[in-house]
Parts: sequence; structure tokens; C-alpha cells
Amino acid sequence: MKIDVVSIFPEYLAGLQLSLIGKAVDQGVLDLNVHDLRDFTFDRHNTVDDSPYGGGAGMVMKAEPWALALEHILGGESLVGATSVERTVGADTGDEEPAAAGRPILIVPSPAGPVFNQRIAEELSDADHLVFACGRYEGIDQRVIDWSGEHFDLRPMSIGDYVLNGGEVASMVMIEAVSRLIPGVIGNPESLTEESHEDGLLEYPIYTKPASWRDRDVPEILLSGNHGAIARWRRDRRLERTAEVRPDLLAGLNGLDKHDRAVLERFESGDDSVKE
Ligand code: 6GU
Repeated sequence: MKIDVVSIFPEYLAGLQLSLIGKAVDQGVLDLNVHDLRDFTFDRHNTVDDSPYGGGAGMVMKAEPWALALEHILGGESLVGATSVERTVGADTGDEEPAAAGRPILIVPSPAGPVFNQRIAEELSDADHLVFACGRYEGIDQRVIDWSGEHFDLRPMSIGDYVLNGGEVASMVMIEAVSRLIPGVIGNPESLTEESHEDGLLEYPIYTKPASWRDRDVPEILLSGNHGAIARWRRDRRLERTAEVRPDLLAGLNGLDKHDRAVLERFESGDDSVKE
């Protein structure tokens, strides 16, 4: 997967060189490029912002540097100047790698977007090319956002109901959530199947040695070697934890069986006798 990020603070994204994402970049599983928006300005002060038409507080990011940066990224795919059909299906670029089928996805981090979640992370992890446009100040001139929709699959995206100073941290959140789902990024793919949100439930509690720590014992059943009983116990804890912490997630669940529903009913009636 190719990932391009445009920002006036490219250093912010340096953290992506660490850990599993950094390793995936080193190994060529991820082709990650961070671009400085100011490289696409041509005045003495490398101006990227100006005051808002109509008045109001703060500054607005100017359209032209964004258009030039995004065209530069599209140009890397040799799609600039391609026919609209070639743009849609992927241009034949001769000695370069064939361009990805379809348009690149342009993610514009914004608290005004729909909220990013694991389902969207999974969807994006299938893409060939993601581009993140990290706005600062009050945001980006709407005209270049509208223009970009002619060249990209445009996806405004929030990471939650609070306000950040810019899109950089939000982009890092989404890049980490998406890229860890790409085959080869996480060493043990099995660790992806039993984690929180994977199937709409939160994760069960986990323990390691010693079996007794400061008078607190690991739940007996985990030492039993009875794999069926352990799996049932873990699912029960996931159901209870989800009902307690995120009852909003229960509404979207399908695939609950009779036992699951009994666990939830017992939890809702306040009877936690099944826990031990
Ligand atoms: Cl994606 N950007 C900004 N600036 N603030 C946010 C956000 C994104 N998501 C939540 N708050």
C-alpha cells in the first residue's frame, strides 16, 4: 500500500518510522511518503494561510499549495494528463508499476467528518493508495476540497468528538489502525482476530505469570487446561465488559446465541455470580 501525507509539520509524522509501521516501511510492505505543504509555495514567506472571506476568527489554508501538492502526488502515479477512463481504471504507465485500480482515497482529517472506526479501518486496508491531507488553522479552502473530489475518492474523517489543533495526530491514528491490518505488518496475524472491536465486542481480561500476585489470583479456569471452558469464559467476559463499558456497541451485534443472551440478561439484572 502507498500512503502519502501532506502537512506543514512533516516532523510530526516521524513517529511512524518506529515500531511495526517503521519496519513495514523498511521492508517495503508500506510505501510511506510525507510531504511538506510549504514545498508547494513560491512566495518569500512560504505562505499557506490567509484570513477568511466573510470575516471570523483564525486563518484558512490557501487552495493553491494544496492543489499543487495533491497534483504532485497524483503525478507520481502518472495519472495527470491521463484520460478520465484511464484515471478510473488505472493508467498504463510503461516502465513504472501499473497504477492502482480506481482513484486514490483522499482522507481529510476533520472534526466535521464521520467518525473513523474499525470497520472503516478494515475497508481502507484494502486500498492501494491512501492520501492524508493534514489541515491546520480553521481548515482548508472549500474549493480545493471540492476540486480534489474530481481526482480522489474523497473521505473527510474525524477520530472522535473532540477538537485537535490539526490533522497530523488524527492521520497517525488512522495510519496505524489501517496499516496493522495489512498482511505482513503484524508478525502474528492471529493476534488480530481476538482483539477489541474485531467482531463488535471488547476484549476479555488477560493475565500472565505469576499465578498469584500481591494476593490477587489469576481466575482459576485459565489454569484448568480446558480450552472449551476457557473460550466460553472469555466470551462471557467480553459480553459483560461490553455491556458495562460500551452498551452502545451491543445494539449493532448480530450472531448472539442463547447463552450469550443469557449472560447479558444476567449482567443487566445485576447478578454477577457467573464471574467466578
Ligand atoms: Cl480528524 N482533526 C481535528 N483537527 N480535530 C479532530 C479530528 C480530526 N477528529 C477529532 N477531532
